[in-house]
Amino acid sequence: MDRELFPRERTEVAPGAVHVPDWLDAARRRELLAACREWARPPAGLRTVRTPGGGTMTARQVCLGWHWYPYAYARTVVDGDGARVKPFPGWLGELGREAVRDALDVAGPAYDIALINFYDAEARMGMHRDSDEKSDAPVVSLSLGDTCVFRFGNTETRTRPYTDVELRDGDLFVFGGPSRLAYHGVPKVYPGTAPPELGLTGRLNITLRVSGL
Ligand SMILES: O=C(O)CCC(=O)C(=O)O
Repeated sequence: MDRELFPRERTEVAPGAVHVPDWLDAARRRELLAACREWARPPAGLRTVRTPGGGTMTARQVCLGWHWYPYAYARTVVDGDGARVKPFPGWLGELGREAVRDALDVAGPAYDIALINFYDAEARMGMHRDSDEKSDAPVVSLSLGDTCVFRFGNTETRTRPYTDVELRDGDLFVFGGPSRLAYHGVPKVYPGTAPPELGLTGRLNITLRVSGL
């Protein structure tokens, strides 16, 4: 980015966990945002996720391919309108494989799950592990809109040691190998930091996973 004093660089945050700034070009950001807007529509659209303890997640979510709910997968929105989950598009799988090749320099797997998380100014995501899949394939995470703090921790505890990474519009983060089951979360979103030309208020995260189901 020409406004940066120091260009942001590809960084290996932990073994197998790589941040690639500005990975999506402007056209892909616009396409992805338009697709997210379609996916968010009912049936099986954007929903508030309720946790078994009676709480709610502040980031709202829509799934493709397999529907994630705490803490399993289904083909229908079992904790919502009951509709069949929207299909996982081939082009999104190709984008995921490309992301893995670029970030980790290995062949990417066949992705079959997307979780799209929408964060408004107050939304957060607590430290958790992506452990409901029966596959150790790397997780691909794409960011659109507002900048956030992405906290990437260790595989043992929700607490330190962790690294805080700023994820901005267009950034890619991939975590696999020894980091596949690391705790991670989003403690903060910076409202109003999305590039105005994108036309998004808030932050979208598109997470791709392999179900192994
Ligand atoms: O929004 C993010 O960057 C993280 C999302 C996430 O951790 C998840 O969907 O499991």
